[in-house]
Amino acid sequence: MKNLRLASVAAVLLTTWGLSAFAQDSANQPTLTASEKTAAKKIYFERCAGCHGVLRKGATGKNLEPHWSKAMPDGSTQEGGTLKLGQNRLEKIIGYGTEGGMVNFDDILTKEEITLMSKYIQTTPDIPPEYSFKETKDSWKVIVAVKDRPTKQMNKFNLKNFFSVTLRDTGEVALIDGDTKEIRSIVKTGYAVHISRMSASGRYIYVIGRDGRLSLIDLWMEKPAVVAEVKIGFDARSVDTSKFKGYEDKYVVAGSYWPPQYVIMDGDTLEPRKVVSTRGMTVDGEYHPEPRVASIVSSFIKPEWVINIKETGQILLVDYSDIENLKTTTIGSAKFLHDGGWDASKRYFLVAANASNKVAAVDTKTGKLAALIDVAKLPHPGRGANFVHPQFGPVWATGHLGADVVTLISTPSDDPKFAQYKQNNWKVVQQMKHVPGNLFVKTHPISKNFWADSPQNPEKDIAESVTVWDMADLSKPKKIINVAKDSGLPASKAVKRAVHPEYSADGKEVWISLWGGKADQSAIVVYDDATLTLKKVITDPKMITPTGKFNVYNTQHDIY
Ligand code: DHE
Repeated sequence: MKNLRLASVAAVLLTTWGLSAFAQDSANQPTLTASEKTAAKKIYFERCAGCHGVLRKGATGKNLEPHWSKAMPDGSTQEGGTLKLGQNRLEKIIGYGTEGGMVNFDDILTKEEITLMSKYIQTTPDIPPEYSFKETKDSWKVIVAVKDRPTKQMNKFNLKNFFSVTLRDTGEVALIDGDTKEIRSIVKTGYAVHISRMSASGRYIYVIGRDGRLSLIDLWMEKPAVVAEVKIGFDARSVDTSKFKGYEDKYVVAGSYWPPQYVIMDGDTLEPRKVVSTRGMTVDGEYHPEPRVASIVSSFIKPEWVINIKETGQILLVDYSDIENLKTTTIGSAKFLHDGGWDASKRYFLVAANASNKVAAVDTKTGKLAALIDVAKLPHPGRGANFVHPQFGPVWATGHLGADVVTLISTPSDDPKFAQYKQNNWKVVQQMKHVPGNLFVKTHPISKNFWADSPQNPEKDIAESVTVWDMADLSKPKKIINVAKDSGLPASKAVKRAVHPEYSADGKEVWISLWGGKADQSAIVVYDDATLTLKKVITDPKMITPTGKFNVYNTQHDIY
């Protein structure tokens, strides 16, 4: 009798709170054994969370909750969810991908894993644990104390032209001498290591892994090596340093996806100094429990970092001149902020709000939003590319994951010789015809060429090639280069995605990674920028899944 009464009270509460659908969803969810759940959680974290979020609320990728409902501007409610899509449809989407930009996983996951993941995403996501400041501090390790480090450069390398190369699936970074093309060291870093950034002096490299491990490499040592480490969260993508005059090498800031927060540390030891949560309201005025830290960049004109919060669409200008009394300017832009870079003057930061199909430009001098520009589907600039267009003056370029164009946006300049282009500022002045699946574009101040990759394109030949335009005539591509063929590596079933063009310090060479299978020896292919001819193939049994490459000088000075 008592149980019956409790059950009816619960039913009334569920209905009153609109939770009856939730109760129904829970009943319809597939059941997984404990070991299946552990395996699925691991795959989800490694392969899916980056785009869909650990709470599965969606960002670059779609919402993957079993059931969701959304209030529409016309007052109606839209409903959806993985339960509605069902097992068969989910298996097809995961296996074959979608036109919307989801890649196919049939060459990454087994058939059984695809079945498992389709079940798993129909169950309610678990909320992962938080990660406190104490835990961050406990994880901190100084491997070589500052007093035991060299006081001058102890090697004879031309460090300016060193490249820090992500070896994604081995959790390592290869330090390659750009002059001799020799691998000088391979250092252990975090899991599925993501990006490298430089200290203002050019001495230290900071490497962030997807597991939140931040590694500090000292280039002055006879053999450059990791001198300190700290874990800033469970899942991370971004890092930058204090580059304003007077703060060189003083601080570093790293952004975490989970928990959603950023951590400020001392630049030479990585000692954690402050953690700041990014949870809060989206630009639409709704609370978001997982606003992940996307790109971070250091201003050269103020002691500030631009910290872009993905899910909320808030751009933070964090003043690091007094970290005990941190002042932050919050600028609303558009949801799903991701990657971006400076304009040529380094006053404006342009960041892609990728799933909103917009680019936001922040004026770091006035601390205000300068423009919100509509662009084609899923902009993905990397850092973008700046050059002077023959008809439209200074432009910043972004490629697109989801559209077959490269977009050129006119950017302001104080130089009187560009005054005639002012009326174009913040407008899309040209869309150059490319292919979908582009991730990175690149040029260099002394170059006449513009490079774009297409590693996420479903066609093998296209994914293995890059496209080059002559900036004097952007009406059509000048050359399509099949990098995989040029590498001379044996043909394989696994696609060798040609990814991330990066210039040498003198702007005369372009380095392209071949992102192959996770057990395959791969390569970096170096081209002469003036003649577009092959210069060198850098390969080694340890060269596994090279992706991002960060030239010391270009990264130190944000040249792109
Ligand atoms: Fe990246 C930059 C996030 C997948 C290679 N990537 C960035 C930045 C973010 C980001 C937020 C900007 C950092 C900054 O400037 O401070 N990347 C994510 C993801 O969330 C995503 C989509 C999915 C995931 O699970 O991680 C993702 N990224 C990838 C890849 O699969 C790439 C192609 C290969 C790899 O190594 O993992 C990749 N991302 C890069 C590179 C940069 C980057 C090379 C830096 C570009 C630069 O020139 O500075």
